[in-house]
Amino acid sequence: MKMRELRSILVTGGCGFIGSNFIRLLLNDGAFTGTVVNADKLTYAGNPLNLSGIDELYPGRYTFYRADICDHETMTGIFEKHRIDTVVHFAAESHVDRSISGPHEFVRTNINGTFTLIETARRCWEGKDGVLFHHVSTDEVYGSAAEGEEFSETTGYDPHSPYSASKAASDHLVRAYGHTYGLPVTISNCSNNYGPYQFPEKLIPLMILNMVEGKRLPVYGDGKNVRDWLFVDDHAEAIRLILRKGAAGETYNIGGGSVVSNIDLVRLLCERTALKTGEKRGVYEGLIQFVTDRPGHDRRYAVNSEKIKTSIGWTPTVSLEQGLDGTISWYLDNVDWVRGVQTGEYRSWIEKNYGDRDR
Ligand code: NAD
Ligand code: TDX
Repeated sequence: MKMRELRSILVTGGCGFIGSNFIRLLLNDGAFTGTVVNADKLTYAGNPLNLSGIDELYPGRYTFYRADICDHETMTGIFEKHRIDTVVHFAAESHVDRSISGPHEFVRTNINGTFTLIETARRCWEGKDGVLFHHVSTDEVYGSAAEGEEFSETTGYDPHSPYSASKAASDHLVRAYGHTYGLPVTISNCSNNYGPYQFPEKLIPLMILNMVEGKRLPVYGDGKNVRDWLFVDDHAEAIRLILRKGAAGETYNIGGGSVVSNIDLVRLLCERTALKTGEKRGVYEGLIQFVTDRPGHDRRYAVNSEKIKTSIGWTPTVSLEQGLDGTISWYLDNVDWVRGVQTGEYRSWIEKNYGDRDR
C-alpha cells in the first residue's frame, strides 16, 4: 500500500482533549519529520497547558495560533504561510448537554466553521497534489442503535441532538466538497473517547473527580444508556493511519469495542478508583444518584470498525480496564491541571499569555 507523506499539518482544535493527545502522538512518531500548526480559538474547552513543553520537546516543529476557524482571512494566512498540505479538523463544540442549553455556538463553529475551513482549503489547494482534508466526526450522527445493531459506514444519518445534527451537517459539507470539487477528503466517525486531558464535564473524568471529592455521581435516567468506549491514544493512532493510508473520499468508523451501559461503567469506575485510593468501593457506589434524564438522550451506540481494521490495519490496543486504570491515575496524579481547570485559573493564565494574540 502506498503511504502518503506528511509534511505540513494543520490541526484545528489541538488544545482540546483529543487534538492535544493526537499532536503528542504524531510528533512522537519517528516516521513523521514534518511540522504541526495548531489553530485553536481557546474556548472553555481549549487549554494550551494540555500541550505544555511541546515546543521544547520538538524545537521548530510546532506552531500555535489562537485562531477561530470561522475567520477565513486568518485561516488563509495560515495555509499560505505554512504551506499546509494536510488538515486534521478536530475543532468543534463537543458537549451534548451544552448543545441542548445553548445550540448557537454549535451551529456557528461546527457548521459555519467547517464550511469556512474547507472553503479555505479548496481555494488554497487549487491545482495542488498530495493534499488531504481529514474531518473528525462522531458516531452520534447515526442516531441510536437497536439492541444487537452496530453502526457501519453505510448506516443512514439520523442525528438527534443539536450537537449531532451540527456534526452531521459538517460531514455532509465535507463529503459534498469531495464529490463536487474533487477535494481529497476523508472522514472518521468515532465512538466515545476517554483518557488524559478530557475536560471534566464528560462522564468519565466527572465521575472520577466527584468520587475523590465525595460529591454525588449523577447518572442520567435509568443508567441503561449504552456507549462504546475508545481510549484516546487508540483513536489518535487510527487518525494517524488514515492520514498515511486512507483513500480520498472514504469514511471510516472507529469504535473501541467496549460497549457498556453507563451504570455498569460508573460501578466499574468506583471499583477501579477504590483500588487506587484505598477507599471502600461501597463508599463510592453510595454516591451514585439517578437524576433527570438528558432530553432526547440516545439509548445505545455501538460501532462496527471492520472497514478500518481490514483496509488500513488499525485495531484498538487498550482494554477498558487498562484505559480506565491509566485515566484514573492520570486524574489523581495531575492535581495542578485538575485544580487549574476546576477553579478556572487556566482561563486567567490563557488571557495573560494569549489574550491579545492572533485574534
Ligand atoms: P474538546 O471540546 O475537548 O475540544 C475542542 C477544541 O476545539 C477546543 O480546544 C476548543 O478551544 C476548540 N475550538 C472550539 N471552537 C473553535 C473555533 N471556532 N475555532 C477554533 N477552535 C475551536 O473536544 P474533543 O473531545 O477533543 O473532540 C474533538 C473532535 O472530536 C470534535 O470534532 C468532536 O466532535 C469529535 N468527537 C469527540 C468525541 C469524544 O468522545 N470526545 C467522540 C467522537 C467525536
Ligand atoms: O453527568 C453525566 N451523567 C450521565 O449519566 C454525564 C456528563 C453524562 N451521562 C451519560 C450521558 C451519556 O449517555 O453518560 C454518557 C456519556 O456522556 P458524555 O460524556 O456527555 O458523552 P456523550 O453525550 O455520549 O458524547 C460524547 O461522545 C460522542 C462526546 O461528548 C461527543 O463529543 C462525542 O461525539
